[in-house]
Amino acid sequence: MAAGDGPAPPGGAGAPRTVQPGRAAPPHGAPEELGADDLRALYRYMLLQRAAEERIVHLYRQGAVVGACFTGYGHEAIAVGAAYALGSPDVAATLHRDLGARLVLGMPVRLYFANFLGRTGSPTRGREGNLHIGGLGPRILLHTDYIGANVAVAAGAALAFAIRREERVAMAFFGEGALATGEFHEGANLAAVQRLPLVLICWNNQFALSTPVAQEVCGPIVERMAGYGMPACAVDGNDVLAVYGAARAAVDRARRGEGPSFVECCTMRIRGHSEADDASYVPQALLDEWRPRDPVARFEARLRELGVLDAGEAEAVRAGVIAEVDAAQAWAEASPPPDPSELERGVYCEARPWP
Ligand SMILES: Cc1ncc(C[n+]2csc(CCOP(=O)(O)OP(=O)(O)O)c2C)c(N)n1
Ligand SMILES: [Mg+2]
Repeated sequence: MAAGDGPAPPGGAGAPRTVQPGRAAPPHGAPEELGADDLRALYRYMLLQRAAEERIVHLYRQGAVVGACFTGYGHEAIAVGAAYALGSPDVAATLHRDLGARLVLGMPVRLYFANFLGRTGSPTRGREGNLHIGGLGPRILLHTDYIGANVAVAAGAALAFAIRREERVAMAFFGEGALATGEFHEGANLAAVQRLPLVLICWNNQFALSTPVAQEVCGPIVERMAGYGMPACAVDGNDVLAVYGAARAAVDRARRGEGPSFVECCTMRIRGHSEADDASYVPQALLDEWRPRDPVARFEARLRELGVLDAGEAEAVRAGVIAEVDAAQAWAEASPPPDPSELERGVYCEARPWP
């Protein structure tokens, strides 16, 4: 299926649309600033997220993962497409579906494995079982797990950029569940009244744990953003080029000093909230409707159509990604688990550097 040719995503916002003050609808073809190398890079990052998460699910089922297991399965186009729109000085506040964004922003995939496997090679030195980590490099803000709060954190980063007159942009990723929180309101409102360089990337996957979107927010999501005084658009969140196009327009606008924007990326959570959740509360018809729109397979088909990737090249990318995942897993497994004597270290500020 060609990108953009799928049925309109139902999402909270209905069909993709743009709400005033109006951005052009995202292009269905490749945005002109993306060359063939960019398109192949987008594909590779999406595939790397998919392959790393599939491997972690496998390890989780074997009992090797020390904590809960969340994936961004089906959200790869959003994580990768939006992060790819950022420039080198920019930062992002990412969450539990956004491994692909972290990879785009420079996180080595071995740290992902080390953290899930509870090894000292991870930024938490094996003290945390999945993705609630910081220390992933200068462009990735600490994972702020309290839903909605990372919008306020990213707004704070954008405020700092504005005060220092730096041409930098902060991006916040969050699910539609965040729209029901006070922190989302505070962050979005502050960014709007101060015209801060903030980009809000909302993945609307139609459920917040077991709560369907209709019980989280009333009415089309993008229309409520007009009340904040910021432009908003809804795009097909399973189309990486549509996500990139909308995010890039929002990033450019923020960098020009024109303030924040909101992008609703309409998708569907195909798996459970975590791997411990069988999602039996999700209507089968919804899953049947969304499964064929897999963002990774769609983008591969699109690249084949564009003549950017042939069958052999696609196979080579897949093999390279699997090799990278193998190496990352092996690196993490060679890293020791934490020594119990370190239990009380790193809790308070310490004069002695640690590790
Ligand atoms: C304030 C708060 N309440 C509850 C949780 C537990 N929790 C983590 S993710 C999640 C669902 C969030 O839904 P949504 O924002 O739509 O993201 P999704 O998981 O659907 O991707 C919940 C309830 C939390 N982290 N923070
Ligand atoms: Mg959700």
